[in-house]
Parts: sequence; structure tokens; C-alpha cells
Amino acid sequence: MSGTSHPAPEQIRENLVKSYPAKVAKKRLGQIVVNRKDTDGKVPEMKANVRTIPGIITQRGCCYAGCKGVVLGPTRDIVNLVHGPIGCSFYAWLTRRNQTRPETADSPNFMPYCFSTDMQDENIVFGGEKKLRKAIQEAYDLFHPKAIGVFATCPVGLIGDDVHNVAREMKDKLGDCNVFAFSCEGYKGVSQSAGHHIANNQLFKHVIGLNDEPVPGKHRITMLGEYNIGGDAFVLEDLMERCGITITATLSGNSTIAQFERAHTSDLNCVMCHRSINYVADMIEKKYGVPWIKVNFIGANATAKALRKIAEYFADPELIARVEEVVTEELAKVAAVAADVRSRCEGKTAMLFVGGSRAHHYQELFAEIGMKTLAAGYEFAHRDDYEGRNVLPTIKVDADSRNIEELDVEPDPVKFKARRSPSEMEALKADGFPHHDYKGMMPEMDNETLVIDDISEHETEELLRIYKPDIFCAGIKEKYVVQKHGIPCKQLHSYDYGGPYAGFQGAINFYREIDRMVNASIWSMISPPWQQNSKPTLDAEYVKN
Ligand code: CFM
Repeated sequence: MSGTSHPAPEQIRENLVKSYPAKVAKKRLGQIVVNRKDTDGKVPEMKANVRTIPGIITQRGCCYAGCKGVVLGPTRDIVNLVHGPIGCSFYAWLTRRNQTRPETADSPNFMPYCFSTDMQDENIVFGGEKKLRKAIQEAYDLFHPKAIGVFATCPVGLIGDDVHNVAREMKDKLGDCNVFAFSCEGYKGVSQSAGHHIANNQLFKHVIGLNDEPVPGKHRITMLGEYNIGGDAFVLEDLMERCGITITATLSGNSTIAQFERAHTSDLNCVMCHRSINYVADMIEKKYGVPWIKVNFIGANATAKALRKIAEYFADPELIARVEEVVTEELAKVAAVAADVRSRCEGKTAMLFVGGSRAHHYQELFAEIGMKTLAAGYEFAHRDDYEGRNVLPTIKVDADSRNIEELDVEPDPVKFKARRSPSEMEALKADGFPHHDYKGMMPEMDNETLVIDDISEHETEELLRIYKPDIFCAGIKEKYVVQKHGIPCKQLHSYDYGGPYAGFQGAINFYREIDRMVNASIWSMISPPWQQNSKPTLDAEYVKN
């Protein structure tokens, strides 16, 4: 399949939108970009983080999903109480593969539960605050959690229940339970990205900073934007321990509220998923003086690079030596598998359309086994995730973004402590230390590749037809449509049933999995239903009034 020649990318770009009405096509073209770096390495502009056009089948999720499911979901000892009709809870119940490992068999773990106020018509008409108060009390009486988070769904925002007031009241009443609420109604913003921001703000206001006691251990880091999908965080915990690095907290894979409360006590913050948590990273730096760097533990070489950056920052010869030892040992193991897998995967092609960070990170893993990324895109990322943070000052804030609160953060008069002096930071930066920096996806992609934001189902099918990639990475909504085209689809949200894919061990797992998928002969034997019948499977008529 690979090696087929394709029309020029500009031509393909036009083809993708040719069956849309003219206005829709024009809008979509702003989000379909042929990647081409100019002589300064500057990439073209991507019109990201804008509304999906009604009628288009998008991959996106809602604000509530980003807040409740993504950022808060992986924490096991906060009762996450959804204020809304039962469907919002039911469909968010155990659907993300964020794993957790309670300290003991008796330690609290509320993740398997589904907490909801189960709003009915009556609550929509007469208000749901009473029911919410009762539900908080009930959750407290049953479980005595350290914290309860309340999540507002669409109808709550529409009828105007004051979830924050109820949370405050109940926090005072209960005395030993931190109760806080999120105005994360599904309709806010243009995607789940709004929910990330809201979750970041409330965690910063109500939880981070409550405990100033650093965890024991040397070289403390806080891991931001690692959600332990398929056990990724477990791999990183082991890896850090072997290197002699202490993780104070992870936001939020395999985490507890106690970790969040002292997340600001580390000496360095490491951001894995920039999209979902850069706000917390920035706010901690401003208020407490902890610098942050972007790291990537997806890909063996990226992992080695991240570990070396951390060691460089702490500048402890013992740590540097230990990291080198671990990296050398692990890279040798990885190289053996990579060479074997590469012999069967070299030259094959991949496409990645997922989320707000993985479509970038996983390109590293494909490159390590000789596979080429032809096209990629995020569902809901912003321009900085595509083009790099250097474009931040030029991003226009539109009405949808303006709806999401921006916290005004000042250095804490007592707790602020710059972990490194400005001159030390300058020296590190001069040495390539990525303080505050994320280069984004596009500068690292080849020229002539296609970058598509918020891809539609129609565009997906066109891409599959034109390019016939050897593998397509997306989520469950896309998986079976892709596979009916005779192309394997790797889920990069849930990892299907696989993983972990982080760190060195994760790289090995990923190479092997991709090898099995792209080299399975079954795909060439599939003919989709629409090719088996001479007639379309569904007869339909378009009626225009
Ligand atoms: Fe960050 Fe994520 Fe992602 Fe994300 Fe997500 Fe996810 Fe994702 Mo699914 S936080 S942006 S909102 S890395 S749930 S663990 S896989 S879309 S690319």
C-alpha cells in the first residue's frame, strides 16, 4: 500500500471540502493546512479552537467531559458528583481507561462508582439545589470522603442552580470535607478544552497549595498532564524511582487529593499533556515560583531526552550519572526490539487524529520504527499546540474563550520562592532547557504533510480513500468505519485493550502492537458492505422544501 503516489497535498485539500456548501468549505479550509516551513522554520497558521460547524460529524467531546472525565476523573479519593440528568453520568462512567492503584485494599477508591443527582423534570422546573445538597450529604454519610467535587451539566447552567454556593454551604456544614464545584456545563466553549481550563482553575483555587509540607525525598517533580491511561503513570513512577527522582504529585493519573494539595512544593513541574494542564503549570509558577518544562515520555528517545533535561535542571552529578545508567540500559533493550520491528514496518504510513496532544507525541513512536506520518490533527487543541507557544501573543481571544474565566495570579507574598535565580534559568535556557516552551506539532512534521484540525467523518473517509495509510489512529467512534475500509485503526485514547505505551517499556509494547496490526494479512481480505452489494445498503431520498 505504501509508496503509492498521491495527488499534490493542495489538490487533496481541495478534494476534502468539495462536497461541502461553499460557506462550509471556506471555513473548513482554514483548518486544513499543508505543512510547509518557511526559511525561518515558521509554519502556516492553523485556525484552531473554533466552533464545529453544525451538521458536521466531529470527533469532539463537551466541556463537562474535559472537566469531570479528563482532569478530575483519574483521582481516586474525590467523590465526583454530577449534578444533572442521569445520562451525563452514565455515559461518563468508567469509559476512560485511567487506572489507579490504591495504597491498601481498604484505601478509598471511588472511581468505580457513578455519583449523580439524577435530575428529573421537577428539578428542572423548580430548581435542583435542594437535591444537590441532599446528594452531597448522602455521599458524605456513606463514604466520608476527604473531598467532593460537583460538576454542573447543561441543564444546571440553563436553570441557574448556584452550584458554588451549595458547595460552600456544604463545606462549612460538613467541616472535614472539601467541597468545590465546577461550572463545566457541556455547552461551554467549543470542546472539552474549555473543561480542562475550568478544572485547572478550580483545582488551583480550592486544592493546590493547602499543604506546604514537601514529600520526603530528593529531586522533587510534579507531573502534570499524565492521566495513567492503560497504566502509563505506573511505568513513569517506576522509571523515576529507578533514577532517584521523587514524584510529589501527578495531575492526575493514579493520584489522590493529598497529592494535589502539595503539588506546588516540588522544584520542577513536568508537563506531559500541554493542552489539558498548561494553565496549572503557569499558575503554580507565578504564585509559588516553580518553573515548568514540557516533557514527552512517549517514544524511547523522547523519554531519554526528558530524563536528561530533568537531571540537567537538578545538576546533581549523582543523579546525572544514575539517569545515564538507566537510559543506556533501557535504550539497549528498546533498540533490539525496534530493529526487529523496523525490518517489517519501515516505510509504512500512519495518520493520527486524536485529542490535543497524542496526535503529536505518538509520531515519535512511529518514527522510531521507520514509519512515516502522512497526516495528523487534533480534535480540540489550540494554535500553540500546532504552531508552538511562540504564537501565543498573536492568538485572538474570541467570545467562546472569553467565557472561560482567566484567574489573575500574583506571587504569594509568603509562599513564593523562585526555585532557580533568573540568571540560573537564563543559563539553563541558553543550554536548550525548554523552560515554558512547547514547540508544537507542525514544526516537527515533514513538509507537504496535511494537518487537519477537528477533522470530520467525511474528511476522514476521503483521506482513507486517497492515501490508504497502513494504519489510522483515532478513537472508538472512528474505529469501525476505518476498519471497514480494510485499514487497521489503533485507538489512541483508550489504547484499545493495550498499553502502557509511556517510557521505554511502553515503546516496546507499542512497536510490537503496531507490527502486529500493520502486518496482519486479514485487512486485505475485507470488503466493506458498500462494495458487496451493487445497490447501496440504505435507500434514501433528499427532500428539499
Ligand atoms: Fe491530553 Fe489526554 Fe490528550 Fe486530553 Fe482526551 Fe485522553 Fe486524548 Mo482522549 S488529556 S489532550 S482530553 S493527552 S481523554 S488522556 S486520549 S482526547 S490526546
